[in-house]
Amino acid sequence: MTWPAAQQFCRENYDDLATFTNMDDIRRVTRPSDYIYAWIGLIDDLTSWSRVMSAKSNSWRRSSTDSTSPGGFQAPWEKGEPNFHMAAETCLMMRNGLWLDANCQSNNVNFAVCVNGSKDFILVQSYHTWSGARDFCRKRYVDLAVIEDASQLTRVINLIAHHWVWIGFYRQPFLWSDNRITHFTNWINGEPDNKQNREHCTVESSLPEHPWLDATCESIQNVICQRGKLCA
Ligand SMILES: [Ca+2]
Ligand SMILES: [Ca+2]
Repeated sequence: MTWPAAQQFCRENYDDLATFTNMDDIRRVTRPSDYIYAWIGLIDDLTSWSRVMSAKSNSWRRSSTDSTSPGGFQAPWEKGEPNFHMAAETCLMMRNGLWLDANCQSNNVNFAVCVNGSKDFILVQSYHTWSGARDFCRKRYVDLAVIEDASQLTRVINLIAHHWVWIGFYRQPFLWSDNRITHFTNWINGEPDNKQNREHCTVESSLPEHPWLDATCESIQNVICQRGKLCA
């Protein structure tokens, strides 16, 4: 069945899709000998972060508070963005007045917009990663800028001209079926890779220690449900 069908099946017949918080959880599941992949509860749900600011724990967070801002302002997004390309893009940047997600370690984004205590925006040159730019803004001003309405967007667009800039939003990808962020992962080397920007659900494999892969949520897989809630 698909991932959404698996979630519904587990909720109707047990409690939810399987959640794992450590290797002991993974080792204690009794599995059939004849499967290759099976859905587990981990999902990077597009409806919580793709062109939306939601309360879900994998949606966009403000650098200044680490909190999500449900229904918050959004600039126009670049075509096809945000796309969590190669499962590596979890920071927001601006280019030509549009937002897009980019790899937080990217060295191609050489500028950032900081904000000071008077809510003025300041363009700074920073040959740094997103967190490097954030640290610089915190040291010299207050934080990376978050843009909260159309007039702030206009001010930032006028400020940055043609530069590529970091702004103060990031997110933590993936959450469990019950909306909790995962602090434990068991990915296969090279996974997750969000192949073709289409893989947002997670299977475990039948390899030793059952490492995980991201896969298209509509693909047909076996499923592992759980009975009872695990404590975070
Ligand atoms: Ca992107
Ligand atoms: Ca994959």
